Amino acid sequence: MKDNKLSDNERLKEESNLLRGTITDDLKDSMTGGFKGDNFQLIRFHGMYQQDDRDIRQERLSQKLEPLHTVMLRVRLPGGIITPSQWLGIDEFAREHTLYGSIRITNRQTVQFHGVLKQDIKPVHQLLNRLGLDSRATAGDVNRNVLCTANPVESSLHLEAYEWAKKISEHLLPRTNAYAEVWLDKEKIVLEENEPILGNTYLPRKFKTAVVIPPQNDVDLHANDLNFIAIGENGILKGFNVLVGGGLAMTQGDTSTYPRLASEFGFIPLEYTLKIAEAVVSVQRDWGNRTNRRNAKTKYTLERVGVEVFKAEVEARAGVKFSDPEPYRFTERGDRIGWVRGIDKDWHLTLFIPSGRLIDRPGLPYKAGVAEIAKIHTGDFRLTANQNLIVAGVSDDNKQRIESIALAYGLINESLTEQEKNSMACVSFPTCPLAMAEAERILPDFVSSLEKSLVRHGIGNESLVFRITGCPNGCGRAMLAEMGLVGRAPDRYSLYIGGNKEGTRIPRLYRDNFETSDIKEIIDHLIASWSSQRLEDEGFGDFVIRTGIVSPVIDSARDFHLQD
Ligand code: SRM
Ligand code: SF4
Repeated sequence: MKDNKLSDNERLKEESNLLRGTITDDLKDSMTGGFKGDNFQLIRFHGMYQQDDRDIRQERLSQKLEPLHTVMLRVRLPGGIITPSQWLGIDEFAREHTLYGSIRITNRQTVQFHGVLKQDIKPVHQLLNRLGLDSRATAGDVNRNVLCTANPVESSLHLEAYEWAKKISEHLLPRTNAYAEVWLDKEKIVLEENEPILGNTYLPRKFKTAVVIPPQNDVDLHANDLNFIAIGENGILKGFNVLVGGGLAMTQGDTSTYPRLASEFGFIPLEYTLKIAEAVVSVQRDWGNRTNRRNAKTKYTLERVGVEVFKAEVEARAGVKFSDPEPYRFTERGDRIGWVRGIDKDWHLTLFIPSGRLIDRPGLPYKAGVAEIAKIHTGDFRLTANQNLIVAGVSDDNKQRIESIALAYGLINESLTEQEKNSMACVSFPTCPLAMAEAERILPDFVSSLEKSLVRHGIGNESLVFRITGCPNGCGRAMLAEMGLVGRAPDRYSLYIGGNKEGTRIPRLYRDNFETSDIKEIIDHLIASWSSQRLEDEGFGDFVIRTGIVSPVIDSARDFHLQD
């Protein structure tokens, strides 16, 4: 008989008093730097994860010391937009009050502080509040930070699309007053509270939403549960194509888990956007698996009930029928590094930030540089889903000054290569508790080795979408790369190949669990074949599929785990 017992996370949500738990008591307990019992999980709904530095874990253990507990805190920034004065506030906090002194731009267009000690947690929430920011719903079983294509102030659709990303984020936020009470010392509301959209036990699992403006797929829509593809007419947004059920994670050794592309539901006029968002969330809330968290995401619900059944229920709840999808095409995912002039005649400077890590290293004071720009910038900043930063809305008058600062602080780097621009890694060691192998810290080494292979085989002018993720959870989105590495153990990776440049195909396992040095050799052979046998302008991912080096993943539920 199947075990229908609810997962323990369901119990803790149920008993949490709408996310309050006993976090306030835990904060007063100075005997430990960590959070106890259910609070360890509950703080996630408030945008924080308990961590410790894995580089020094053993050393502390051998000294019989508790791990150095800190939290990582993730800010809510729909569409990744932040003002210069907000930036200066978070910059100062990172410098003065975190163990690492860094700000990490994430691939979901927001920032993380790593290494916040217990006594600084409440102050950071109060600071965010003063800045007009918060960290609500950036983690936990809720709708996370809503993405929006960052690049084009070149497109008239961008402003409207961004406004929708913000509205969707607000509409799907938890309604509980817990955040204000626990962190901002607001009075407890005595009125009957409930969660009309998310439900009082919240969603079965994390939920991700993106708004994307073709031809850019910079947000990597297929990583998301719910996607709105902006469809314009004469430069005005008229509605969205809706895609549901994307996601990239898998669990090692469990073939019931797999990355999956989102399914096309169809087009809806603009006025139904929030109704559709709410309906998709509520169907997943009611139908998602609450007994097994590994199979709890929307992608598995769709596979279990069938795409058409899920879609019909969304239509019934939203009171609107999807029409046929409107035509659209994606051509790129990367950020256009450097200056572009927008249709508004303002200038926009996209800065390449290696793995989104803003920190001041000797000779590379990136974090200080962005703060210097913030002091004179009159537009805003936009964080991209490729972990970069756009200085947006620069007037002719300010352009030269901003460029001078960016050059002085190494933020404009003339020797930046196409391969560096097309590569990404997740955080991984030392802060991520789930990391199996290095990612962010080893990316430069892998990229340099890949570049040497490209040059060795006579195609030094080429590049491919290359990504590393430190474990099968897939945060580095290797499962949408032309070539992706998934960490298996220290110094060991699995190699996946065959995604495409646009991010609409999942790569297939090519070599499982090899040492770094072997992986580099295997990559070199693949690059040699690509160089000698490719068709004109054929990308690496398309090449390995056409020549049968791997077969394409067509329906991941059925064929992702099949061996070639
Ligand atoms: Fe992620 C968990 C970092 C994007 C799938 N992710 C984690 C945690 C919080 C580890 C943990 O649970 O304790 C990592 C914290 C590391 C650290 O020290 O900072 C972490 N994920 C990240 C970030 C920072 C990676 C980055 O380098 O940018 C990204 C933060 C995004 C944000 O601002 O919200 C991040 N994570 C992703 C993505 C990519 C995306 O969403 O576009 C994915 C794959 C897409 C998807 O969800 O399918 C992703 N993260 C996961 C999973 C697997 C979820 C699942 O379906 O099973 C976990 C583990 C979990 O949830 O149990 C996870
Ligand atoms: Fe951590 Fe794994 Fe996510 Fe990388 S992929 S940040 S190692 S959970």
